Formats: sequence, C-alpha cells, structure tokens
Amino acid sequence: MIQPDLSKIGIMYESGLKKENRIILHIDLDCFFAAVEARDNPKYKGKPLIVGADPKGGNGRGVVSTCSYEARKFGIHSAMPISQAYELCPDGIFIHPHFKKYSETSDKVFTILQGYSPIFQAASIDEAYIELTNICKDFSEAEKIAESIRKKVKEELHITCSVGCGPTKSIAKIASDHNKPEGITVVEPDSIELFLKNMKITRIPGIGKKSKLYYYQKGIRKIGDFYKLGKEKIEKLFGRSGEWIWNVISGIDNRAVIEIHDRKSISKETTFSRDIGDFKTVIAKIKDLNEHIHDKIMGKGIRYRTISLKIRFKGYTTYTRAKTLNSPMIDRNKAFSIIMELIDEFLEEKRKIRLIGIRFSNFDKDNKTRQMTLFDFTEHN
Ligand code: TTP
Ligand code: MG
Repeated sequence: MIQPDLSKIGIMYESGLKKENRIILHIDLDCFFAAVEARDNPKYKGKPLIVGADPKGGNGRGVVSTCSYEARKFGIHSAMPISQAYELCPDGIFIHPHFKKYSETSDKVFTILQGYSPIFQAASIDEAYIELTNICKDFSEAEKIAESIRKKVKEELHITCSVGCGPTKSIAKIASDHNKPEGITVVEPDSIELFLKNMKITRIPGIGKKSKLYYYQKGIRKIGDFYKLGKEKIEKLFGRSGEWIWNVISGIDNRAVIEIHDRKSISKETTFSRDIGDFKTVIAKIKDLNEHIHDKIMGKGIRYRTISLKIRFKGYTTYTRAKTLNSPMIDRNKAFSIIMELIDEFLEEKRKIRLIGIRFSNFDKDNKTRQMTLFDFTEHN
C-alpha cells in the first residue's frame, strides 16, 4: 500500500515549532443544508430529511449532500449514493438542495462571527475559525464566547452550530466535531492528549477512510497508538505525513486564521512521495493544484496579475518562472495554459522531479489597500 497523501488539508507548518499558545474557535453548523430546509419548512422538523439528488424510486443517480440527524440513524450520510439512501429509508423526505438559501444563511452566520473577532476565516460554506488570542484572557472566557455564539446563531437564524475551542486550528476543528449537535468542546493545551488518545485516527485532519487502512496495517487504530510510538518513530515510519500527525496531536500547528483576500499571494505545492520522471504525472498534478486554488478563490473578489511556477529536481535544484499579465484576471483555464507555457522549457529535462508548485500573486488594487495585513500563504503537501 502506498504512503497516504494528506493533500486534502491545507498544511502550512514548519518542523520544530513550539506548542501554540493561542485561543482559536472552530464553528461548524449542524447538518447545515438539512437544518436550513427544516427551518423554512416546519413539516420537515424531526423527520428523516435527505438533501441531494432525486432518488427516483431507488433508481436515481447522484449522491446525498447531507441529511438530518434522524436520517443518520438509518445509516445515511453525505456523499452516499442516493439509491442506497433510498434503500435504507424509503419513507424519508428527499429534497433537492437550494444553494442560494444556504449561501445567504452562511453569510449571516459569518457576519455574526466577525462581531466577536476581526481575525476570521471562512473554511467552507458552514465552518469558520475565529482567533480569540488577544481577546480572551483564558479558555474559560473563550467558552463564554462560544456559548454566546451558539445562542445568537440559534436565536437569530434558527439553526444550530457546534463549537470547538483549542490552541490550534486542528485541535479546534477536532473539538467542534466532538459533541454534535449544539456541542461546545474546549480543549486546553494540557489536555490535548487526554482528549485525543481514545479517538479513532480518522479524527486527525487528512486521515480518511482510505488512508486509515495504511495505519491499520501497522497496528495503529487509535490516536493513543501514535502517542505510544513517539515523534521519532512516527516520522521515520510515515515521513512528512508522520510529521503532520505528530504536530497535530502535540498541539503544534502554526497555521494562521486568515481570510484568503487578506493574503499577498496564494500558492500550493506538492512534494512527490517518489521523485517523478514522467511529465504527464507532473502536469496532472499541476492541474489539480490549479483547480484547488481556483476553487478556493472563486467568488472572493480576488484577481491576480502574476502566475508563477516552481519546480524542484532531484538533488534540490529549484527553478521559478513567472508571468505577469497586463491586467488582473481570475480564469482557471487561462491560468493553466500560462503555467504550461512556463513549464515548456523543462519538458526535455532528464532529471526527476521532486516538487512542483504554483503561485498567484500581485492581486488587484482593492486588495493592495490592505497591505498591512498581507502575507504569503503556501499550502504544502
Ligand atoms: P458538513 O459540515 O460536513 O456536514 P453537515 O453540516 O451537513 O453535518 P454536521 O452536523 O456533521 O456538520 O458539510 C456542510 C454542508 O456541505 C452540508 O450540509 C452539505 C454540504 N456537503 C455536501 O454537499 N456534500 C458532502 O459530501 C459534504 C460532506 C457536505
Ligand atoms: Mg456542518
């Protein structure tokens, strides 16, 4: 089995960092799409409600977007084929999603959150981080804020959320998922190990259904097994993924809470688990990186003027190439063709490739006025 790829998470950390001494909240809405539907249609309340594709009497294609907690009791979950959901609960209420409503509700939740801290980051349509480090003197003050957020979201928007509080983004995120729905979970730096040790390893961001099997093979099932192995063995056995895992469970994660439009540049790079000799694989990876970044920045009012490519060969020789456009744009297809122009001169290279990365920078005027808070953000995996 190959080494798992933790590329789904935005990792930005450096090894050897100290434990974080911050206070971060992660807020995640409970069964979000289903909650909005039940709020707007009281007849759905307390029923197994499935939001997603049309089940067409069991012959439908497509998947479940989400479902109510009542539907989850039948074993239904997000991303399950809708035909299977229908088989599990034929009497459930099946409805199509209404994205406009969800995005309006999401905006309102985010406005509430920004009333508690200016350091805010939307992580997806239904989850966000806020940093309370210089706002609360300790975790018990932060817990009061978490409680106030929970109350306000419920009273004003008639949906519920769960809140996790911890010294890092990863601990706060694991905590928000710990006691759903309407749970508030506070994990102070000294209780991280106690909190995590009996949990399944899939609670660590980046370890999913497939990659967990890799760790199972080595006899690791609970997070406690990672603690028993210790830093050195984990890193020896699992390389860069091991480093990430050790850092998460040790409360080391220096990723900042920051909105994408506050950044000076956004980039993403990948170190291949094996050096790659074939450009097709490299180009497929570039396509992935380009899609990932555009998915993240679409709709955020960002336009970039400069596109850069970074390529590192075996032996660590690294080259960067960039192109600056006459006017700012956001266009994933054009961006991809520009990156292809930039990589062209390397296509005849015989050396194997270790790392590939792309960067978008030189954002348009509106963003430049926020220079004071700007910084470069790179995701590694
Ligand atoms: P989640 O926060 O993962 O799920 P949830 O809010 O429905 O449930 P939970 O209480 O466990 O947090 O995702 C938020 C929304 O994103 C979800 O309501 C629907 C949508 N979504 C999909 O459309 N497909 C998916 O596979 C997932 C995971 C979510
Ligand atoms: Mg949610």
